[in-house]
Amino acid sequence: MSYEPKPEHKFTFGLWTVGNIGRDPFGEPTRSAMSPVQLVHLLAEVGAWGVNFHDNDLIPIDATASEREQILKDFKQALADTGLVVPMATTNLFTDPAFKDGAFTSNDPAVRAYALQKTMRAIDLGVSVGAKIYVFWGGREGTETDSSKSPLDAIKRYRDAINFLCGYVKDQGYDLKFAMEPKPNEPRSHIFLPTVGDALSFIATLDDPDMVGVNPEVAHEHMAGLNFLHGVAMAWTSGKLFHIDLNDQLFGRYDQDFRFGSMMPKQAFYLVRLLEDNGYEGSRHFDAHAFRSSDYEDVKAFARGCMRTYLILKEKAAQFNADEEVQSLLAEIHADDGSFSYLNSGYSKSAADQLSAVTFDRVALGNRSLPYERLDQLTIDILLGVR
Ligand code: GLT
Ligand code: MN
Ligand code: MN
Repeated sequence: MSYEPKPEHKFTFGLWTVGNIGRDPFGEPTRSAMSPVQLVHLLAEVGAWGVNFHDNDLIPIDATASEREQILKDFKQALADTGLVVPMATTNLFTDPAFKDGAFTSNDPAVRAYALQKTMRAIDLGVSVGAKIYVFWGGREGTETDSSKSPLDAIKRYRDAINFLCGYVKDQGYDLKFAMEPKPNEPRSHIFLPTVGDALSFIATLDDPDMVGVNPEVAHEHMAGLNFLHGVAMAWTSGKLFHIDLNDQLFGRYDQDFRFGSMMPKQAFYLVRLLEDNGYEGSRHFDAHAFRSSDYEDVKAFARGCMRTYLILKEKAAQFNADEEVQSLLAEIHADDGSFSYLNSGYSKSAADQLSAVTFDRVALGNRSLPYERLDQLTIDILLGVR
């Protein structure tokens, strides 16, 4: 099989991902900045389908009206020349010092108002180039000291802001949905909406919950020591998996944003299998960046690697699903003789009566053999390519 990316795979990257210049808290950039137009061409060269951006990845925060117009014109030309699409856009509400204590959750009402206005403008910008998903990553929405801000106030402000912006989108008649992106910490010590579960419960409290879903990121759940697959499954089963940020991350580390599947390929395999087996139709967005030691040739290798690994794992998932030994083990594990099918349609008085009358052989239940070691080794054999 060829692992060449195709448009139907919906592989996307942010301008900020391949455009990452290798700055970190301890060191200066290791790569010179590329323009958005150059980055669009780089992404086209490696075979990506789409490009996403923050308002200020494209248009500097202090650009004049005429600079803005020229940049936008050049960017649209680059999209037309390459055929790249813009499925998602977002707002930078974290770089500028104005947002040092948060944007929507800042204690300062003027900062909160500025954040709303900046987001309205960034929504207009995203929609003007075709974005259908709008991401909210609240990197600065948090605290270092909980003396400074009541989390109850902050969550209310967050809710008010998202409600306001949903109203704006509807009023403008835009075909746009929101996706909340959780993260537990970094850059703040404590970020509001730290996990997928928090974001899902927040969404349920909004005025129009149908407009809002989640954008889970591998690295962010791993930072919290959580099972990303389970978080994604929760979002999926709630009808809320509007977008996904793919990368890799070891547990218990700073935000690493590694190439997809490069650190925990087995977890990445389960994730790809879940997405592919269940017909996930959104973007496969790589929110990752190349090592600080890379030059732009190596950045291309990084981007190609993200997509290649995804496609290899997709093939492995198909192999797993078709493997007779795996399937016969799974059939054995999931065996069901139908004795309890009367419980499948939920509670009824008769089901409860029938259940009450059953005598269970508890010891036999506990003695049942579960060949999960065999199954797991078959999975490893498939992943390591010896099957
Ligand atoms: C930032 C963050 C990402 C978010 C981006 C969207 S910006 O790089 O680390 O996880 O998805 O705002
Ligand atoms: Mn990240
Ligand atoms: Mn992300």
